[in-house]
Amino acid sequence: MNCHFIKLLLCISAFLFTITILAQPKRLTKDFHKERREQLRNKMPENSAAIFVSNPKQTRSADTEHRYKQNTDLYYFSGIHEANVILLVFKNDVVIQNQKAKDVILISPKNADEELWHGLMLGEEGAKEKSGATLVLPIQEFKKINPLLADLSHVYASWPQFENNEYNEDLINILNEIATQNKIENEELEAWLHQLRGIKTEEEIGILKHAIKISGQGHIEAMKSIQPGVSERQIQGVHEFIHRAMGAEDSGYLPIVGAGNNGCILHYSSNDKDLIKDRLVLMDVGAEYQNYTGDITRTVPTKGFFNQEEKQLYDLVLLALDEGIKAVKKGNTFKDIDQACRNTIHEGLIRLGIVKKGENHPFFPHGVSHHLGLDVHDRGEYKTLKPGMVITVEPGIYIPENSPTDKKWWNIAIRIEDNILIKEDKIENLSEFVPRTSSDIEGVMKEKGILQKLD
Ligand SMILES: [Mn+2]
Repeated sequence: MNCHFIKLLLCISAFLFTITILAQPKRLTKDFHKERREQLRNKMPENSAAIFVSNPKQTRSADTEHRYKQNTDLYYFSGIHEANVILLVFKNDVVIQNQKAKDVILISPKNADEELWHGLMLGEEGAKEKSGATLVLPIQEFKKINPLLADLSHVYASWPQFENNEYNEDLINILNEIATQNKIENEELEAWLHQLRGIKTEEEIGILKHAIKISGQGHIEAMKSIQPGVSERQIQGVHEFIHRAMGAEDSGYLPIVGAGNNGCILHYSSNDKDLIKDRLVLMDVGAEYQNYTGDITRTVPTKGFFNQEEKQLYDLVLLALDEGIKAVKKGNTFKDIDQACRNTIHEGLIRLGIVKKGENHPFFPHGVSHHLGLDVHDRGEYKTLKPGMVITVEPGIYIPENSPTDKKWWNIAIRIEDNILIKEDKIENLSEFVPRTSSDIEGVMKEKGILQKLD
């Protein structure tokens, strides 16, 4: 063990000590999932059932897989994070094997060989424990359910359509059987799911706050580590290290770390360029914690300070963000947020002489707000803002090279994104602790980052 290595260990353990003091939120319990199913049942008409099917495992390369991501509807109503699972929510009691039930789960039975290679399976008992459903059957016993479905007036279903993936054959046969024997309805179910999942419960808000806290901490450490010569990939690594070190299981979506012109590519994710001459770095990165994800964007100067043009545009985007956030309140609409951001940016671009009055421009090409939760673009209604919603506000300005404006503005891409919880009479900006003014960003960038500590 050399001196360098000890130094590194000390540095990492000191760091871990500071982050482990963050209190962990409560996990979702079976009562949560049970209650969510009751809420769905309340919306369903008599004599109906809603069916949810797990996502398949997805091949990454040869016989290795991507990290498993559950169908978020199935997870929401069951807490089960395993492939080859079907959940049936019945409006009225059904009787199967002399047992009365309202919810039935079909799951692969435990299998020693499968567990040896891929880890523990829930099995029937585990699934009961997770979901609070009283009736759990091996997936092969689907034939007991099928006649029940045939008698219903409505069968609602929403299942993933992934081809060439590792669905097991039993499951495919069952889905085919359901689809041929019943008239599957989808539209109303989709609407109910948006209504339910768009309003977060206290438990969900606790977990989301934690996911956002971790995401924000990733941004702060990344800001400290950014300097000319580091690469986009290294910055991504800093975010991901913080995510995992703080207990997140993954990123909620492919991290975007785009330097200079790369920031203009809205879903840039190759993150393979060195930061040398680029002036700004746009980071849109969020941690996934207990299946809920944060979604924060910050844009910072490579050298640690903004030049005049960058600062002018940065301040404009921040103003648009603040105007957008002011429009976030119970009773307003998503359109109000969009308008507030768009008007501010439009007026600002005219003021700076980047566009002429009355001229259309391509510099703000995307929407400003989406629901945040189990999916980064979560289910939810896009009409009136209601208490319990957690949404993003994320205006941006992107001026790629060769744009029809003065050259001094080229290669500037700025987006700032915060995560907002709507309450009865106020809002809470859950990502406000991540430096967002140009001077706060310049301040935190003076600190030594974890990348430099590794030197
Ligand atoms: Mn977003």
